[in-house]
Amino acid sequence: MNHPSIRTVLLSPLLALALAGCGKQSDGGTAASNGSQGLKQIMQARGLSEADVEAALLTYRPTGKKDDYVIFASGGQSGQVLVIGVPSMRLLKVVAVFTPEPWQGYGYGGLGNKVLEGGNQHPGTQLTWADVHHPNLSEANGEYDGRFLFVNDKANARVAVVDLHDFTTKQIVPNPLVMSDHGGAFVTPNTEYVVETSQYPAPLGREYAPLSEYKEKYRGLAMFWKFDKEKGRILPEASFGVELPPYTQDLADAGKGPSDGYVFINSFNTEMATGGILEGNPPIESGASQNDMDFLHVIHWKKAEELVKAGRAKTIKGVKVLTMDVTGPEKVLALIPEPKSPHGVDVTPDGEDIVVGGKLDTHTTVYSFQKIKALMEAGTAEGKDGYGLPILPFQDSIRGQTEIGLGPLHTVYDGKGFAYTSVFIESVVAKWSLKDLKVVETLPVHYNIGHILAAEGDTVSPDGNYVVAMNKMSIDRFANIGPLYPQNFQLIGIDGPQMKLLADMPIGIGEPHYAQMIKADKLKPLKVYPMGTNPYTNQKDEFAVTPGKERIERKGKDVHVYMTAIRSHFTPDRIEVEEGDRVHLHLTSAEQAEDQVHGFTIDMYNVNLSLEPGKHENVTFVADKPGAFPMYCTEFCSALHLEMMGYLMVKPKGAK
Ligand code: K7E
Ligand code: CUA
Repeated sequence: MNHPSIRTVLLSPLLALALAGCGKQSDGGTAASNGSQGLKQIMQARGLSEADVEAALLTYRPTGKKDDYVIFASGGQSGQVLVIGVPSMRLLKVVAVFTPEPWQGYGYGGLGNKVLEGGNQHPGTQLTWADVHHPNLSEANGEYDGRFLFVNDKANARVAVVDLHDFTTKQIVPNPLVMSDHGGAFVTPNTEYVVETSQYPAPLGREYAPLSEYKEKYRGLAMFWKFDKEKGRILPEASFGVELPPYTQDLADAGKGPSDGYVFINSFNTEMATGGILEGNPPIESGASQNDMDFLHVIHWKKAEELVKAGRAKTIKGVKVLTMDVTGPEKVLALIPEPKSPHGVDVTPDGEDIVVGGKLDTHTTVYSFQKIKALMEAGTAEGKDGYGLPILPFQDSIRGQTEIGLGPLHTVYDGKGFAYTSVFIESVVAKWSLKDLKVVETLPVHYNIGHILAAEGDTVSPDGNYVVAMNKMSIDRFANIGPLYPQNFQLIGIDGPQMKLLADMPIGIGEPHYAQMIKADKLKPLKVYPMGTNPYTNQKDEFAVTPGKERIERKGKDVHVYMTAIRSHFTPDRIEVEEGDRVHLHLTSAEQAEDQVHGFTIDMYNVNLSLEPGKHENVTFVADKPGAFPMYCTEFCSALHLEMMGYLMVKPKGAK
């Protein structure tokens, strides 16, 4: 589990030995000194320090050697998720989530289209991108179980479910109540719920109301999406929402251990500024930064769940919502002051503390769950906000504050008593002690760190060997590739007495926000599908084709093609239809060998599929363009790959 510490211990003498030339070794001395001479020369020629070489050795994976950890990182505007190996920081996969992805044949006529269509906020309007912020792994007893990944789309208020048994997106759930989300997709410790909280307030249910009615009509929302682990799906009908004031909620985290049953959400515009620069108002950025304190929102979700069951919710756009006239008096929702326009809220591994990153305040504030719980249960409040919600006294809710520096954002933990906070403006990682709330070390990063992640960091038992700084800027780190620069992930070793910067990884596909890192051996994905599997149901498809039973059936204008793919042909390889016919292609990969993938495309028809071994796909399209259309395999699957083709013949109307 802690190989890195073992490696560090072993490595330094090893390296010293190598660098010293090993002259005194009695046996094997010649080989060793030859090796060290070579190493010294390489170091000199490349201008590498001893620390560089150590970092290289700690992260290098020779061919065939696998990584210890896997990161699931937000792909930002790409709408996808990046899968990265640690410590090598090699990109392993880009999982198609909200955005059509050609290599995986996702969104080009096949079954993946249904998943994408299910995620449309307005029927008929195809959303083709997302602003992915926070991937979160499913948990059992507060530990990652390696089964599912949940991802939110800030721009279109959606949550997606990725099944890690084949790394495929199975479901996208549009939130019908809000316009944008941010605090999500966090899970409760047994993945009972996937939590999605709104960002920019708007009338719930997305009705129109003028900005002059912001206080009265605009709202925030915490959505509790019920997750069924056996089905692997969110159950919208068993889910519920909790109405929030229009305070621009930001990040959220679920309690664990003693605080299991609670969710914590912070906010940054309790001023309720709505801009209006041309109308003579201050811009939102300054309007929203007037108050010294905003509000940490505390939701007792287990109690909320009971109130929903007891029929206390109101139905808005088909969703059960607990409104503030219920949640305030029932002690389900309380507010606590928090300084000042904070950003991250992160529950400690033991579930006792909640750390809020000050952003415009130089501290992290450490709230004590036991204090909050006692105040909530006793109904102790220093007052009420404009919506009748109790405001708990700040000083009585906290354990203390840590002076961090300029722009503290997010905090992760090592499970050994230390917290690591990303400090945006100072561009450092600050390591501090949870016990005495003092910074013990800072490490500069390059540059302007946003999120930070740790190995098994959101669990009840972080591994304490790696953190990754997710930097917003790379400035001078990589080759100049034009004015849109890559982001920069920096791997940091935290198993020694001091933090060590080990590796940089440019990210050139979007702006990642958050990521999680899981032990690689917890992931147990399939190597091949059982033959005829529809990946979106995980069942044998009703149209699955058995080799030898390939055929073409015509029913009026509908032409059903039952096809198989195996090295190196499609059967049938000729499809003859009339212009205007509807073609239903049922295509099964008859392969069962590992990593034997075929692709399938029909030129000019925008049909493009990926056929992993055993996978089944259904495509329906109207043959509305006459011509002789090659259809071919797009993966170099064998020496006869180029020959793996056929024709779709579309006879023009009226032709003989
Ligand atoms: Cu970019 Cu978590 Cu959306 Cu901070 S958020 S950086
Ligand atoms: Cu099958 Cu190329």
